[in-house]
Amino acid sequence: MANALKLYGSSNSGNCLKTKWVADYAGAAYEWVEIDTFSGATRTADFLAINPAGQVPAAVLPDGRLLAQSNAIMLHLAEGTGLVPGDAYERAKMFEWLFWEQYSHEPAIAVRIARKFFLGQSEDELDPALLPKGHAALARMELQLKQTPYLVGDSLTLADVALVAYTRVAPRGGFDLAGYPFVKAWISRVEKGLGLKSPDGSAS
Ligand SMILES: N[C@@H](CCC(=O)N[C@@H](CS)C(=O)NCC(=O)O)C(=O)O
Repeated sequence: MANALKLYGSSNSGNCLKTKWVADYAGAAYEWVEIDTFSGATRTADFLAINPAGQVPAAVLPDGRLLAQSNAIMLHLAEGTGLVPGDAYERAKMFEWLFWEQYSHEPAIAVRIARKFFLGQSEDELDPALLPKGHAALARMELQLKQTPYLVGDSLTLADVALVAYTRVAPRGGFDLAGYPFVKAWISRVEKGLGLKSPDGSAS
């Protein structure tokens, strides 16, 4: 595909899938370039020439400019989709969740998923702080979702896209979602809104 948007990502990574889901939602034309993060493919000279940070997701825009960081890529792709609230307060609330996701949710839940599910590590090999940190994040979401159907009020926003990515597969990291009924109902709602199938073992 000449001069198409290129999305470099791993189908095993929620951070990468976020960008794919928003591109699909927006109806964007793009080429998905699969990168195996567990084999060192993000650290090759060729990949570092694309993204010097050595991480996926990475987007190369049709004019050649690079954009990294899942939430920044989502924001770019979501222009005009309605996934970013027009109201200034609601937009800031969406950002509140996006920043929180990267600091308080992903570092616990995604890390346990990667270590347990993909690398097969045992509980003994994992940082014991990750389990309570992940549960605290799920409890924080449950509290909000008892009050509103989406994380920011009544509409699907990028906050939901970012947070559903690892929450829907949290059981792979040893997080039982049974204690979070509002989170479970929200996962179904967001999957429906994005047109996603339930995870089948290939995505995290
Ligand atoms: N904060 C970044 C995190 C990106 C990240 O951790 N990417 C992982 C995959 S989920 C990666 O590229 N790992 C391979 C590596 O660090 O070499 C984002 O949201 O995009």
